[in-house]
Amino acid sequence: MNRRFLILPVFASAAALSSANFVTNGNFSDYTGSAFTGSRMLGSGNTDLTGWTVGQSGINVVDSSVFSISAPYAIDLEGTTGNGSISQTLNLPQDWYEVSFWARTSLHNDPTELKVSLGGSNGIWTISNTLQRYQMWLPSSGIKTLTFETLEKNNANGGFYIDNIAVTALPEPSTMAALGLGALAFLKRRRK
Ligand SMILES: [Ca+2]
Repeated sequence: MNRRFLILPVFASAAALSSANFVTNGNFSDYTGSAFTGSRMLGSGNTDLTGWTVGQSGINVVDSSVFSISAPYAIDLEGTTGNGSISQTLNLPQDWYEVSFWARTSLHNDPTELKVSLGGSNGIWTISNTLQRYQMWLPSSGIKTLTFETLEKNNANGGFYIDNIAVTALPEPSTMAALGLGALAFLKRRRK
């Protein structure tokens, strides 16, 4: 449980201060592949979800009959053939960002690990079967790759659904200090 770090009440306040999403097609609504009902596998290298490139063993795109926070589509990051990943390149003009997304496991009683990377920074969550919004803060700037990947092993039918991925800029540290949040110092300690 302690690996689901950096989930702090201050995030709601920080998110309200800056809402521009640097992620292209973070809600997976722009899907250019073949029509389907339920779910469809997208193999490694697939780009049917505009902005995203599929990696590892592939993912499944799913429709609202299976899961979505924002209709009509979401993804199962550990689809038909096991561990999968999605990534895209972001151009980030400043230093600190909030990465957020909605997720839950696709089968009950099967917690699954998710690794999120932004450039050289990353965090790992254990995704539960309770649908919730996950958030973390990561330092980054410049041209960086955002990657979501499952760490689950030997569990092709496990996995989890994800939707509404967002990367938003955080206020500058001086602004954060003025607001009395102090969370950046907390983050730096935890990353050692
Ligand atoms: Ca969606």
